[in-house]
Amino acid sequence: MNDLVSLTRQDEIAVITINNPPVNALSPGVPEGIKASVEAAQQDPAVKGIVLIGGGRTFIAGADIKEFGKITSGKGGRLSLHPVLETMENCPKPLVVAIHGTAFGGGLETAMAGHYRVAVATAQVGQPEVKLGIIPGAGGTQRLPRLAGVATAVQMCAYGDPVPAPKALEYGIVDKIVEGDLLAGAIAFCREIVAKGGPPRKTSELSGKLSDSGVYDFFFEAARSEARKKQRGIPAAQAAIDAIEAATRLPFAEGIKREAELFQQCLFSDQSKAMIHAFFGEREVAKIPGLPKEVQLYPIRRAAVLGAGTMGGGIAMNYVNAGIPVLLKERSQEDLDRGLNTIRKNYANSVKKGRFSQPVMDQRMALITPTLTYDGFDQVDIVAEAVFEGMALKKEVFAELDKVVRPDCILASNTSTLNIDEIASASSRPHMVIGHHFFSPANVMRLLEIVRGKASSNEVIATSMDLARRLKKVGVLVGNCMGFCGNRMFGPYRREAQLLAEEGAAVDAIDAALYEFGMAMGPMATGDLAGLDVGWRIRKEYKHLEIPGANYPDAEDQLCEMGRYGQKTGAGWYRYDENRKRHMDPEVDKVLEEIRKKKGIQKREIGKEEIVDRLIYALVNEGARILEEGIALRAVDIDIIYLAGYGFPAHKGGPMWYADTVGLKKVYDRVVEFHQRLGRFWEPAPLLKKLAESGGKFAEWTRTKGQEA
Ligand code: T1G
Ligand code: NAD
Repeated sequence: MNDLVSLTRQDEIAVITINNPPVNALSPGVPEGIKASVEAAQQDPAVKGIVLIGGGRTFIAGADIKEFGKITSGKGGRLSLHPVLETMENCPKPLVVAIHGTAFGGGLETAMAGHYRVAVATAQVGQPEVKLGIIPGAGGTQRLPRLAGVATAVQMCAYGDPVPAPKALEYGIVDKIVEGDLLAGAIAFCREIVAKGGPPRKTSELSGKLSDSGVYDFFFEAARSEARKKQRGIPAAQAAIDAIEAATRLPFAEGIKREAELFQQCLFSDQSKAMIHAFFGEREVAKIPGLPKEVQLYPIRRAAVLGAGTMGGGIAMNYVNAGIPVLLKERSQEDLDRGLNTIRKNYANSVKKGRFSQPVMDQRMALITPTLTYDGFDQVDIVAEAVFEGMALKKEVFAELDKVVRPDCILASNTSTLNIDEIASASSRPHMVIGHHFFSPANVMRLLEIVRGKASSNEVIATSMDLARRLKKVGVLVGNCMGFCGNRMFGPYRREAQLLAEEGAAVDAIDAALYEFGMAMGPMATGDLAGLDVGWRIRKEYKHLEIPGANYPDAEDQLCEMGRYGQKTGAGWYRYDENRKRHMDPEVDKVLEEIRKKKGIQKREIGKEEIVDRLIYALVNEGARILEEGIALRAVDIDIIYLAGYGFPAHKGGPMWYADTVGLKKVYDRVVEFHQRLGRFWEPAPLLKKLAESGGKFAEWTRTKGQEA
């Protein structure tokens, strides 16, 4: 029919195949090709039934998301799926859709316009549009409740998680799971339908799962309030519920109109633009400019982890979750047992929650070999080091590793802040040394900050990026400096939080302001979770680098002096009860009052806006420096680091995207105001100033020749 869609015949069954790699997105030409194929098959008297199938690794993964940007920026772009869906549904010959890989978004909507759906057991279906800040726009909110019922449709559209094919069969979305060859199975199924005869089954005419509208009132109210909690800041979740409610109240054609209105509202929203930025951003950060495509990867078949503490344990779990056996070394049996117990507890928790079975847990535990020696280290392909944060100790263990591992073994440090080049200087193979900076809890947080040392080879960098993908992490490559990218920006963010507390803002008010902004957790509670002592050790290590006369906060150092490290000691900024629930603690107010007296600070009322601006713009200002210095390759790399590692809200797109959305002139003016009022920490970054004055955007800024890192 066209380059993207082909029409063939297997005797009386027409086969329409989509070929638009890599994911058969409904790019321009695909819907048209399908429509023309159905019409041709319809007119061909020899054809009794039709099968629609995806070529390559998957069925349709959705509308072409690249078109959305064109639509919202008025640069053309189109999303016209209803004509093909109507042609499919109104086709008088049975049309069976065969699903493998993923039928997502417009892909599932296309499948539901078919009369029947068959799938292989490993297939997934879903309406993930809400993860892009939009709702299904091709009838998904109207056909899905007719196939799977209202509750399932709300769950799938308001949350966007994929549904495995066997579950989709239970829900009535899929009619049969095909064993063996999908196309053969689909054709056989189509032949059965043809043999049965009778009018094709139009999904839009199904009503069995749609009861009288009245019964839903309480249900939709409950669904909305739950989505308000779980999908904070994402209006698309509410819009999806509104559209499905329309399906229970309006005739199909009216429901489609209502869905289209809601879809348009979402598509032109800042939330959707930010979330689409995040979608493509996660794919862009995997591409390293200048890294030769043909660079050789080191095989990673066996690993070792040094230190089984807060991080080491989680890192070991990442490797065995990917099927890579691990040697887990500690300095004492007691430390080893404690680390293993934590791992066992985490896995038992996942089994209890039904994430995987006991046998899977046993398999993973069996891949961990606890040890107190370096025996076997000459067999591993990579060592992930996670011992205490201190340069002397890091260099000591890297010197030890240098003697026991193979020359082609990668040495990856999980240091939060220390200089990778200096750590590498303790070994005779600095080209094999790199930073693999996981985030706490390491088996949960998706980010892996990959820190290139000046000697790290392209092979080690490329292997690290590939390993991130295998460990189901988002790998982002950054340069080597204190705190690298994420923590270097987080320093000013948490500095401002402490200073605001010293100036009079209540601890829980600071957290509430950032939580309302969309952060997964406020800065004070985050500090307590990670351990206030981690930052304290680092500040002590770098005391000599402090800027004379700058107003550094004293609050957290005071709390640490008192042994208040946070959750791990039962008290930090908050006091924690036996259920780890946090409570405000007057002891902390006393500490802050003393600091105000010592610094001569007059306590004052501080509003939410100032709290948010000081913390978020502290991120942006430091991010601009990091970008200009080349520590981050692109602004999107910084955004993805904050989305995947620091709980920054996807519907704000990341700190740099958010600043672009606010407008850099406005951000710059606010930073200048803070500079005048709060001092040198707020000196505007040169790049922020430049772009604010030129009307530029971080997202469009690229480093010019000669500005390389
Ligand atoms: N449109 C355009 N490009 C897409 C795409 C899409 N829908 N899906 C993937 N790509 C690109 C991606 O950017 C990457 O490009 C390459 O394909 C491989 O993807 C009307 C409005 C299917 C699970 O949200 O979840 O339908 O980096 O690296 O890990 O109601 O891609 O190589 O240049 O992710 O194997 C709804 C989005 C759209 C699904 C495969 N659909 N895609 O994962 O490969 S809205 C989605 C995915 C919609 C309708 C509405 C995943 C995947 P590049 P990849 P993967
Ligand atoms: P931790 O104190 O929880 O664990 C460190 C472990 O290292 C301890 O169990 C200790 O017994 C062990 N150890 C010390 N010397 C050793 C040696 N010579 N051989 C083997 N084991 C040894 O610390 P952590 O929080 O897991 O931090 C570990 C590293 O990860 C540090 O570099 C830290 O900066 C970094 N990091 C921490 C976090 C976090 O949130 N905690 C996040 C990212 C990175």
